[in-house]
Amino acid sequence: AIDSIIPAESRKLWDAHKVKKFNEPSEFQDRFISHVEWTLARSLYNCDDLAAYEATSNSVRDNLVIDWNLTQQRQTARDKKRVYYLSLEFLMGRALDNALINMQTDTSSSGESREMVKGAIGDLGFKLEDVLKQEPDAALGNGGLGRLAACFVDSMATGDYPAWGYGLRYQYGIFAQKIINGFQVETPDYWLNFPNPWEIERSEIHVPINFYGYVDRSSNTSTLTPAEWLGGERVLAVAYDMPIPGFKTSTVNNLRLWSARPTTEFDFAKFNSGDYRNSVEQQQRAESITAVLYPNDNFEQGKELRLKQQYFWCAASLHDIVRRFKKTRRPWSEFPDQIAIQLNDTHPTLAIVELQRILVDLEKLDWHEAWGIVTATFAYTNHTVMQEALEKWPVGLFGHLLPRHLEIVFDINWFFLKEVEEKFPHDVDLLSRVSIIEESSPERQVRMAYLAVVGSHKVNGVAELHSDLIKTTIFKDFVKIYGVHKFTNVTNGITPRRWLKQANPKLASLISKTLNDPEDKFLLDMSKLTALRDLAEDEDFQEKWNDVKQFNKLRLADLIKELNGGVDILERDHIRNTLFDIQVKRIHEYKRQQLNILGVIHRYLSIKEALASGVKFEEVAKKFPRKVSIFGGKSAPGYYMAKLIIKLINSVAEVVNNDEELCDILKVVFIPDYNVSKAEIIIPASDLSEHISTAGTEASGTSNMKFVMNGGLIIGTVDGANVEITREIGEENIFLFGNLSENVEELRYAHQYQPQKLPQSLEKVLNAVESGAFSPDSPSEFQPLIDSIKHHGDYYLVSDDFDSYVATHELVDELYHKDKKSWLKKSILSVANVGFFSSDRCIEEYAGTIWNTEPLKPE
Ligand code: B1H
Ligand code: IMP
Repeated sequence: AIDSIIPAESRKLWDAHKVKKFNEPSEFQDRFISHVEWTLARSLYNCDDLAAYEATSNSVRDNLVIDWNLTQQRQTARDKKRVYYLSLEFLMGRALDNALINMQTDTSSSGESREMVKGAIGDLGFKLEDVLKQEPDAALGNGGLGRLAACFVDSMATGDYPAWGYGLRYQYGIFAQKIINGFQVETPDYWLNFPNPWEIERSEIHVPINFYGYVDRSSNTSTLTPAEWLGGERVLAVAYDMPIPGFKTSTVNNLRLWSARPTTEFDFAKFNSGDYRNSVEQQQRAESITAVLYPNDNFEQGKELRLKQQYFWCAASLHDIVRRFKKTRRPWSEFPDQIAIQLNDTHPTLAIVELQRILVDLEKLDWHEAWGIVTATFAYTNHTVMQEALEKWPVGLFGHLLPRHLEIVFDINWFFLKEVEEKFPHDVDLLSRVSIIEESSPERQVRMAYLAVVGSHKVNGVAELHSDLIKTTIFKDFVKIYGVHKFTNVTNGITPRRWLKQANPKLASLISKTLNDPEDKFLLDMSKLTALRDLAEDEDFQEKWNDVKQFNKLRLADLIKELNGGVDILERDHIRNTLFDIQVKRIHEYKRQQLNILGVIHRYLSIKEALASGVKFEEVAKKFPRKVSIFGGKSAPGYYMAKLIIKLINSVAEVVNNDEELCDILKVVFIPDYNVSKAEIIIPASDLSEHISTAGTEASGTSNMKFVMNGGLIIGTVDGANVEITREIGEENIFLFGNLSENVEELRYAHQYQPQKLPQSLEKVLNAVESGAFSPDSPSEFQPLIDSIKHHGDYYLVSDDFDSYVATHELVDELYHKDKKSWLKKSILSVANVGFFSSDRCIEEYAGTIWNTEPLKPE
């Protein structure tokens, strides 16, 4: 039962003054104007779009907070099992449009409030589209992993799961990317310039977090018995809450992000010794812990501050979770019945160690009882098999920052290895292979992925192929030890609210009309889309479908023009028959943007060659119909090769776009500063998108799903979720090419022992690049890229896949330009069969097979 601190008499008054949601345009306008006057202290005379954004957001937030409070009270009162999703990244993007789509009033359901607000602020003199653009992206993530977490919190709220996200409130999200002279330049993303209406500061929720110091074991020497961790540095973790509204439900869940702050404790020793300034400075350093997101995708740097971030976040979150559990006065044995904690990659693995420490050192539970609780609580999602992305921490660094935790890791390892030794006696090799401590020179390392596996009851990969791969590569020995059932698959998904309804309102509305589903119920049950199958060849419908695509391509052309300083790169008149070929994602050698741009160069050279040999332009244009290759994505600031790929793309664009002989049949565009809000414009505009990673390297990919959900076709390798996309939409509706993952090892091996044999087509392309065709002032500018393919073993197999890539693009051209009807049919069938990739399905799978939780529906 919910106790109240307010006496019964007064509670009547509270009820009488209960806050109410706005339900009608005039009530919204009341609220809006109140916020302009009282929250912003402005008025009619200086209310610009930014102020209108703040006032609208505050008004919508007021509505959400009412449901947020009811949801939290319900979850507390009903006391069902809760899920905590721990992720170091939440790539949320903008919140207002999403909130308008998901929000419910007392009189309207989700999907309707947006129109109401649009009209209401229209009457006040504002255009909703312009107001929405004022919001900075919450870019607290790198790429797929962070955006997945954002889709998951949306689906957990929509499915009415009692579930919270826990993360960090970085003051600087992922850097903003500028392109200067073709090079990526990073600038800080200070996104909290203006008050952020989407966060609620909870100054009263502050958790002290310790670092460094030493372990006091004056009474005994065994590490297994409780010990006291003393001394060291102390900072405060302050909670900031973001409301996460579900769609077509009044459930509003919480995303809690921690921010570091100095403690108010004062160091009198320092003060008295006259070192006041130094003492203040030291305190201020506390804030640096949550100052900035590490900008690496699929790469681990091993910096002390990063480990500090991880512990700060895990300790604060666990403290909060344990405090909430203790309020229920249940025995510790019930902890795993009440709580499931999902680890988004190994970044939160310290949470396993921290819970063991809390139970043993603070709550004085027996080691084994505690460990049983810990392993029953945690589950771990792996997102990559690439060695350079697997987290390892030097033992020295770890023990210096967290002396007691290192002891606990050693004890966990000791019991684990004992168990292995009992199962597989005398297999010394096995013991050293699976040890959580890697005995490497110059220093031993803590292997976080192994710790995560040992400390969890389930481990999952993010697409079928990937989940199979982890069982035969990085976790092979653990399958032998624990059995295959500890390892499972949950194929990733995306939220159709943001990635269909919000990003592509025209397509969503065509679908809702066609399905006779005015309330957009298909956004909850995507299997309803299968009804579109019957219309795949309907000419009327195809035409409407094509009009939507055309609208979205023009919308993207506008964005490109705006980003290009108002100068058009794409001719409006030709857009309808220009194939939009798009690759947007983090720039990484394994994702192979280099394959794409080399393919573009191949096309360019072929066109030039044909023209030079006297073939008429009309003939050439038939063979190489209009196409624009669009790129976007950020490179990690320290990733030399990725930055060189960006430069190559821009250099090729410079040459190709200014070659008048081509008469615009080929264009190359690099869209700077790719982020979530740009993705919402870019993705719906694609005819074709590229998901061309070296087989076996892309764990899942999620933008592939977004493109398909928006009616784009895919050219891709047999990798990650492309495999299941093929299964769902049919292999006749996707352009697959390249070597399979089972052959990759063999091919790499062969490269090491035979001098690289390049296909002629690629040879020509590389020669052109080497001759300075795209860098006349410094012909050797791209040599490192060429060398990586020609002389350094071509680790990503560009040469092995090149010809099949080029040939597949020829099939694409042919279909797009000669058989538009088949193209549209494929596009419609893709959307009709995309339902499996809704993140609602993922959450159901996690809930059923890993968390053992059920929804808690509002009454
Ligand atoms: C993915 C990462 C990642 N896998 C380390 N691993 C990071 C690793 O900051 N770090 O240290 C950051 C990110 N990200 C991606 O996860 C996969 O590459 C995608 O294939 C997958 O779709 C996505 C979501 O599962
Ligand atoms: P926590 O679970 O203690 O962190 O509480 C989270 C939020 O849930 C609080 O800020 C309250 O809004 C709500 N809540 C939790 N317990 C109660 C309760 O007993 N009554 C009313 N609201 C509660």
